Amino acid sequence: MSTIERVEVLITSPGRNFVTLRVTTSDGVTGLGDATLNGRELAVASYLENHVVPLLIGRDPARIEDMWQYLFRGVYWRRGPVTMTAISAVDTALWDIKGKVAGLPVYQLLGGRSREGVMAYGHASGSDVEEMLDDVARHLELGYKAVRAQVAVPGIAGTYGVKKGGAYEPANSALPEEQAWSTEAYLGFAPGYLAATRERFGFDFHLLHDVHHRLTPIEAGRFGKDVEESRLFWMEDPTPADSQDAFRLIRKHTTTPIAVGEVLSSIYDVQHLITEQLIDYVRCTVVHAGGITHLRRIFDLAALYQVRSGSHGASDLSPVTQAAAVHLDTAIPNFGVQEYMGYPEQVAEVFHGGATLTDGFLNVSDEPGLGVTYDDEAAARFEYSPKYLPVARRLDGSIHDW
Ligand code: KDG
Ligand code: MG
Repeated sequence: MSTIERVEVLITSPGRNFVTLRVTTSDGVTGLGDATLNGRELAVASYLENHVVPLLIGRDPARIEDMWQYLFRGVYWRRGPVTMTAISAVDTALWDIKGKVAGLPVYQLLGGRSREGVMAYGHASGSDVEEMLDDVARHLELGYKAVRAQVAVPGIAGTYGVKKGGAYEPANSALPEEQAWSTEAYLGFAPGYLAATRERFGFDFHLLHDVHHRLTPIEAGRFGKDVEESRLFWMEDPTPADSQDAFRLIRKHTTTPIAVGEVLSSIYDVQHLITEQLIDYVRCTVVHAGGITHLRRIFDLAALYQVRSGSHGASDLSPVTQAAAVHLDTAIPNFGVQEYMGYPEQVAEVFHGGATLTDGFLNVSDEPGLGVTYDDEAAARFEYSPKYLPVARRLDGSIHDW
């Protein structure tokens, strides 16, 4: 029997920080798993190094489900982003190994192809409406069928979702930057630019918007109602999902579809959102929600309630997660859309292969496993340096939801 012989926690920073787990079997097969938790990278690295790696050595890499149960149920302390990210890394690496051993791409192991390509949404943003509209035009020219639109709220310096220069990167400083927030200003401004986007480009593409947990349920109800004529594909994270019940109130007021899940890490965190049909898209990801094994379980539950997938795919999720997500998206029946932000240029020096975008659709190759390799020499050139997400403060100085 092949066993797990070596497990390495690899940290690199090609334009941004990534933690990767590499598992090597006694037969010399390697598998990769992403273990990046933005702004808390070293907590997951230490959890893996100190509390997971020693348990893996000598185990059977083929027993993916048993390993998942061992690391989740067997550990007593359950759930939470650090634990679930660590479990994800192991799970993803074992799927990669299983594919390589079988000589099949992971999507084949998951049941095979359900679609020819995975619709991606890109990020258009601007410091004002004109700049955002130009960015939407650029995305449509590139072939995107779905575009997310965010504009800096006038007078609110650090509005979420607006890129400065190249790619959008919210984890941008050695200590958390403090950014101002005004719900009143946002509610008065955002519906207008979404309407302007439809006025300029029509309805022949999907328009998305991320509220980033900034509203109360009743404010979210009002926002959803105000943007109904813009027919959004979704409004994302309208309110924090700490209370799943809160979404009942939003649902009473608007037919704008709702997407939730990027900060949630287990099926229990989305159970009522799904079974009460309080959301339309579940946005949990491979890296933060327990790997391919657990995310598949979440998506299968969602399928029973006509809730579709919309996996988080920001640039703080490594190309290993993106590839794993696209394998899963390719196979599941209830795929909705896949976020695709792209990466800083240097990322391709460290991670080779992975998902590719053509005419707005993502695809993975038929290489066995996930189809991503890690270049140690390149990785060594990019040293880790701590980077934090910002903190939001209301105009009176009090902390707001980020
Ligand atoms: O690490 C935080 C980012 O991944 C997040 O801010 C991006 O909201 C986000 C999104 O929808 O991609
Ligand atoms: Mg988001």
